[in-house]
Amino acid sequence: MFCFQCEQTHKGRGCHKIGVCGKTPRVAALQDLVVHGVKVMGFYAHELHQLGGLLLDDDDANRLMLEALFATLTNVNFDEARFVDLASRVAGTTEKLKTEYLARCAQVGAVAKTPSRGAFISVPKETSSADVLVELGKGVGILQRFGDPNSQSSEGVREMLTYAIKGIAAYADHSLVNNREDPEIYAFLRKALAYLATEGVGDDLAAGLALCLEAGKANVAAMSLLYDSHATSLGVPSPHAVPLKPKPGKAILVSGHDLVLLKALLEATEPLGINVYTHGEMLPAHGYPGLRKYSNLAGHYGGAWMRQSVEFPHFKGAILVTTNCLTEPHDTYDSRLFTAGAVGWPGVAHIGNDLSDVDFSPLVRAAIDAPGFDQSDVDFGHPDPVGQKRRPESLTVGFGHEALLGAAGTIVDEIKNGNVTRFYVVGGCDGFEGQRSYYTDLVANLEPTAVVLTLGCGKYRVNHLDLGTIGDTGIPRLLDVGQCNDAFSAVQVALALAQALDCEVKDLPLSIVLSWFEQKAIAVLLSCLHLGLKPIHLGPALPAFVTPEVLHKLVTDFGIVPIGDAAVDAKAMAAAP
Ligand code: FS2
Ligand code: SF4
Repeated sequence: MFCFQCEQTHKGRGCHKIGVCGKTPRVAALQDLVVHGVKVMGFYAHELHQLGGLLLDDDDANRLMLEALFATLTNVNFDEARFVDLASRVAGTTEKLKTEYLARCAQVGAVAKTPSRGAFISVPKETSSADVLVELGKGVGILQRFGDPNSQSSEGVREMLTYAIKGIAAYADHSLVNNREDPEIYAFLRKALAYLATEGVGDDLAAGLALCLEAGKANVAAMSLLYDSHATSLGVPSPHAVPLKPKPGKAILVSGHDLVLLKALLEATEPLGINVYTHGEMLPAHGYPGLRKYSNLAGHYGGAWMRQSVEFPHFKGAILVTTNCLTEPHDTYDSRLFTAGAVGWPGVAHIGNDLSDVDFSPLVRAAIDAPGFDQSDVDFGHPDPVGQKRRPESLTVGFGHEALLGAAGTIVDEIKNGNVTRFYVVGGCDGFEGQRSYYTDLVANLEPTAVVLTLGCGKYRVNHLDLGTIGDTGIPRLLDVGQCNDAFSAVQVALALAQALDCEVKDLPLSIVLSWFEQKAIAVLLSCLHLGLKPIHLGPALPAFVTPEVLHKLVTDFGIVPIGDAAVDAKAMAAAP
């Protein structure tokens, strides 16, 4: 196996024996097969659209494209059987699209194109074919693509595009569960996949970079769609202090990003008197009036995704992981752990793929069978999250752009009277690496007139810090904007500030400090590049898939700066124009 799509990749170069995430070589090969297959599928779908072909199964093909890309994201699905099924469905749909495309070419007299990098791989029908598929997957892995050292520069940019479209697909899939889709996003994904399935002509590096910037634009559309889908169905987020202590009663913990599934669970369990707590990227759920209205949304437990192995054992109820990030479950809690949607682990009970087929009953039974919390549980009893020197009583969330723009006049006044000198967006992903303490140290070292917007699970590096309030406005200097996809909200704040201050976004007193881990962060990074935001301070390490030539471009043309010493960087950022 070989995989280097995430930040924690082995020795910063690539996982080759087993994934640091726990991905086995067999699952890695199956994922490579699915990624290869979806590129070919996207090629035929794209070319068919170019010829104005009517796709009878367009919706199915588009949704399968999202499902396949999302499933191969880091820490989503480790279940071999699910990838065997996915590879077969991708191959089946590709076969249909290819037939339709060839017929359309004949109809309009066009010369049929071929996916020169992506031979169609037919998948045996028998369920016993997992071994065969694994062998097929070994032939279409990353090393096969990186085989020619002369093609390395454009290969790096092709990998970056591949990971960005995985991130976009994940966000688009989060909207899909809420019945929201955008044909433009599908069109871009098909175009990118067609490019990835075909040999480049001319300057492939330039073509790849141009598509990466387009990916950034498509990701803004995906995050915008998701924001809108949440705001429409769950209400506009507003500030809310989230309790961090258990309430007596049976309990369910929900992790991941799927707010729609959380709503369905709250609705199903409210009459049963089961308390529901959020974990990791679910913390922003408390900002939504349409979720807060459930009396059983009881509070929040724990820190970011990578702390689940130390936090889940202490949770005295059942646990549901939606989307990502899932890590290898321990036997102390695997019997009361459940997955839903794209996420999966072999042997862990999967309760459904979306609202149409989800069955909460096993989860509810496990919650009832577990001890739950009682009056004597004054806290959850787990160790403090990484880097936290104080344990706050509550965490305030819900500072999306609509809440902040409601206070825009006040904030602009505070800028003018010198109480606010600079904005910082500090967020993204969290992870195991010790270097991620940089983000805590940086924020702790910022000038007292700084305002920090944080988002994504990277917020757990900073959200325990008390930065006080802006003057006597009561507005905190540290604002939790939401999940990683709410980078969209941070961008809206920047755009509105630029308008209010009558300047370009690039001229705002704004520093962007991203922590990346998985592929959604790559999509967000490309969105920043598309919007012309720079410099972007990126860490804790630069992506392994970025080849030296691509890195040179990113640094010189796009202003990406690797993070350094927190105190030195804080001083430099404060002094920046
Ligand atoms: Fe955090 Fe993991 Fe949000 Fe990422 S919970 S690193 O996939 O999507 O951020
Ligand atoms: Fe390694 Fe990350 Fe790939 Fe997992 S997803 S195998 S940790 S590079």
